[in-house]
Amino acid sequence: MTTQARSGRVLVIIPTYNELENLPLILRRVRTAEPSAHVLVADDNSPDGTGELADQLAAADEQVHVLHRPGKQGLGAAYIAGFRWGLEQGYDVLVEMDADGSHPPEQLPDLLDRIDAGADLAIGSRYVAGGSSVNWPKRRQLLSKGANTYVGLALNLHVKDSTAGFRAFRATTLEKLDLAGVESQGYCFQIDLTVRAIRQGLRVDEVPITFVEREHGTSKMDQAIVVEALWQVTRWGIRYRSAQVSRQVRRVGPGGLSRRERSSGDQPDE
Ligand SMILES: Nc1nc2c(ncn2[C@@H]2O[C@H](COP(=O)(O)OP(=O)(O)OP(=O)(O)O)[C@@H](O)[C@H]2O)c(=O)[nH]1
Ligand SMILES: [Mg+2]
Repeated sequence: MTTQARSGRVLVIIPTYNELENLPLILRRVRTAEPSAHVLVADDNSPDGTGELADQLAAADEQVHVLHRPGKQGLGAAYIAGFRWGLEQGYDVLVEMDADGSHPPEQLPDLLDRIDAGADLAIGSRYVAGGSSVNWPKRRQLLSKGANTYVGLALNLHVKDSTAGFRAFRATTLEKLDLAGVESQGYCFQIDLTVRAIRQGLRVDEVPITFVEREHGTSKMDQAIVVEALWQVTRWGIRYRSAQVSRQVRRVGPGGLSRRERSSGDQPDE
C-alpha cells in the first residue's frame, strides 16, 4: 500500500533521553520511510542536549514537533504525554518508536498497512513468523522470550510479543484505554497497554519486525527491571484469574448451572 492511501494522519512519537547521536539518524529514516507522517520528539530534558537538537531539527522541518518535559520521568510517562498531545492535535494514528534504531523505520509502513487493514493496534513483533532480533546477546534474547512466554501464560494473552515497543494505535483505540489510569512504567508499560486493548475487545495484530540492538548510546535495561515487571504481571494474573473465578461462581450459583445455561450448552468462562 502506498503512503498516499493512508486512511488518516499519522504521528510517530519518539521518546528521548540522551539520544544526541541517534536523533538525527532516526528522524531522517522515519521521514524517508513514511514521508507524510509527522514526528513528535518527547524529550525529558536530556542532559546531553537532545532537546535543543530536536528544536533545531523541528525548525527545519514543519512535520517534526518537540514536547519538552521538565525531567526524566520514564518512558511510559513520555508516551502518555505524547499520546495526549497527538490526540489533542487530531492525529488518527499514533506510533511508538524508540530513538535508538531498534525499531527500523523502514518497517513502519508494514505496521500502518495493518492499521489500514482494520487493526486497532498493530504490534511490531519479534516472535511471530518472519520476526527476529539482530545483535542481541543470547542471554537477552532468552530473557525477553522467556518473559513474553510467562506474560502470555499468566495473563492468558495470545500475543507473542506483548513487551514490544514498536506499535501503531488508532486514536480511537487510545481513547478507549483509560490512559489516565495507566501507572505502569518501563517494561510493564507495553504489557499494560496490550492487556487493556485486548480486554476492550479490540483487534490486536502482530506484524513481524527485525529488532536491532542499539549501536550508539547506553542501554537502560537490566535483569532486575524484567524480574520486577514479571512480579507485577503475576499480581495482574492473580487478580484476573480471581475475577474470572468470581464471575464463574456468580454464574453457576449454589445450585449449579441455570436451566438456561444447561439447555443452551453455554459454559461458564474457563
Ligand atoms: N522521554 C524519555 N525517554 C526515555 C526515558 N527512558 C528511556 N527513554 C527513551 O525510550 C527509548 C527506549 O529506551 P532504551 O534505553 O533504548 O530502552 P530499551 O530499548 O528497553 O533498552 P536498550 O536499548 O538496551 O537501552 C529510547 O528512545 C530512550 O531514549 C525517559 O525517562 N524519558
Ligand atoms: Mg533500546
